[in-house]
Amino acid sequence: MITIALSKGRIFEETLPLLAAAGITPNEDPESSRKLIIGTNRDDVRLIIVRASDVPTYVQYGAADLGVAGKDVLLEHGGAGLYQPLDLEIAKCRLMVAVQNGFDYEGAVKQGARLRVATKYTQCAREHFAAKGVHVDLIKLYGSMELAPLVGLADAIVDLVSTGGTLKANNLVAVEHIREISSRLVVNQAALKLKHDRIQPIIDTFTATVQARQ
Ligand code: PRT
Ligand code: MG
Repeated sequence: MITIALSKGRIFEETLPLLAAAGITPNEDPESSRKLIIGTNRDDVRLIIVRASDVPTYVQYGAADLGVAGKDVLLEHGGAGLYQPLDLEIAKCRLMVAVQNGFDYEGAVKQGARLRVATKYTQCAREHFAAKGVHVDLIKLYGSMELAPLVGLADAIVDLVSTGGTLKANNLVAVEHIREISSRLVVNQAALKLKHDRIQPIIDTFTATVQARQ
């Protein structure tokens, strides 16, 4: 059995065409089904539906052989035990620093002020501000980072931005680009060796499909 870990929403939707190219069709839609294990048209392939940030953990421990995870999630996880053979170029966005409209971020940085930064991405944020020599107090949040500057919890946030609509709706502006983010195929290193004959063709088909799109 080959087990593939995916999260609901954009990752599932954008992985579907890649699975289809590899001849894999889920038997159910995770958006409407409450099942966490979803069979496919192939007897030897199943999908498990987990939180986006839990995908690397399932693959690391071999509970899933393969998975799809955002680079943001992989950077926070650290990537131990994971082989990352392919950038799928899906679920693209940017990791950015944002502040409330009117907050003088550049000025605060120039003055050497200590900034309070709220984020789910504490590893990436720590590295980013350390490289810039900016002193920060990081405040770990699990979601809705956009709220933090509006209620005085933080001076700035580090969050993912795709359309920019969420920042705009909350009177925030992006002031710094940290990195581009897309989702990667992750593979359990031991499974790749033990189930090579079944996993490698999936990697190869995904690779060819992604390349054909460029
Ligand atoms: O939602 P949940 O808490 O379960 O987990 P999650 O947010 O990690 O999962 P999900 O499915 O929302 O995101 C999965 C992956 O998609 C992330 O790990 C990213 O790699 C990628 N991705 C791409 C995004 C976005 N675009 C994105 N826009 N993840 C989150 N967002 C959020 C962002 O955090 C912000 O709140 O959408 C909002 C901004 O969107 P715009 O379009 O208004 O700019
Ligand atoms: Mg989300």
